Amino acid sequence: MTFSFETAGFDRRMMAAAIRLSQRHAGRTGTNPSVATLLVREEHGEPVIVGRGITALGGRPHAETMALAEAGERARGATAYVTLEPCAHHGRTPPCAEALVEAGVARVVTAAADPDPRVSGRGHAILVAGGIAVDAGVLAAEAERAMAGYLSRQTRRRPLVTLKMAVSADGFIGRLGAGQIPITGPIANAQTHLRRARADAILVGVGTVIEDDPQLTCRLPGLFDRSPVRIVLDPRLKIPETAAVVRTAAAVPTMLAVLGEIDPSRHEALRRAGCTILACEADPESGRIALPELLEDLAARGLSTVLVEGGAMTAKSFLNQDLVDRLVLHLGQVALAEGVPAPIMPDAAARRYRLVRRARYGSDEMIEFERRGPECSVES
Ligand code: AOF
Ligand code: ZN
Repeated sequence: MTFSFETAGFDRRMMAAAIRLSQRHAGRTGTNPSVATLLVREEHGEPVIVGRGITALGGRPHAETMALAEAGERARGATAYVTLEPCAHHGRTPPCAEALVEAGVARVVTAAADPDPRVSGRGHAILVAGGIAVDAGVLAAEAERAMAGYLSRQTRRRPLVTLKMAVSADGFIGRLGAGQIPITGPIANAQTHLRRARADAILVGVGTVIEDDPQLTCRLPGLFDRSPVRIVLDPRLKIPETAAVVRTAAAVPTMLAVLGEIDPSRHEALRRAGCTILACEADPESGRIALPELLEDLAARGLSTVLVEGGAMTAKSFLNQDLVDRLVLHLGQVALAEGVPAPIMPDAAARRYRLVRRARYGSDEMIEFERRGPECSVES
């Protein structure tokens, strides 16, 4: 039994709402993607949302469990809109696909397919075997964008990499020896903190730590508990023990990516301060840290998204090795007259990447690009 409002347009609207809902827990569900479920049924001639669920903080319970709990008996005969194929494996609870069958849900509409080998097709198969009508792939591209980090870790064994840079009106990202120079205003800065909150890790080169001594935490009101892991590319372990990221390493995880033999006493002092030392492979040509291997290591540690925030050398390395999946440019009004040139400018970025979003942040402009891939119509 399905209800009369169900048209392709209605399905898309419900799925778009589910995808938006799923973003609330983005970056806070551990190694799990943040999934959302809406349970909708016809009551008194109207479509009514009888259950809503988002993957819980930390990753469990899953979205379907939460939505079914809210709906109770009203789940019977309802249509479930789920942003990811419901799971087929036993975790702390039985598979979500079985739970949907048990609850008497009539129809399930899903967006993204789940590449997790424990699920991959089995979730849909359980639903069909249980007599449920299944429509898969509704707004798949949009859902895939919303959980791109999870999908990247599952299918490419590396995190999704976003490179974010603030560029002055005359094309500089900072000035050597001048510390942190404000290039963008308070709205852009708040947006950066929101991006940090949604990322699993934030990565900079040691030059940025020495130059700017940033905290690299999320400092938005109400979001203080969301700071991502901090990763510093520091091949020769030059980071000062007085750096803010070292002094706060006990509270916010800090990883130092190093190369080769490291002075044992420094190693020990930094370890005691709470830093994790990641011994990296060297790139055979440049002798620098091999970034693809580092990214693999980070994915194996369960990190799905990495926000690269600088400086120029680090940004260039990621760009040159084609490791940037998303590029975010904050274009400020301030002119610096001299400084470190931006490793990529909007025109070059537009030729290389696909423009997905433009926004005004007060007097600043934000442009977001994505690696070129299949076309995607709706913005997340
Ligand atoms: C769902 N609904 O809300 C999410 C799903 O460690 P576990 O047992 O939680 O399993 C993790 C896997 O569960 C993950 O790789 C993905 O396949 C699925 N995530 N599935 O039905 C959800 N977050
Ligand atoms: Zn599940």
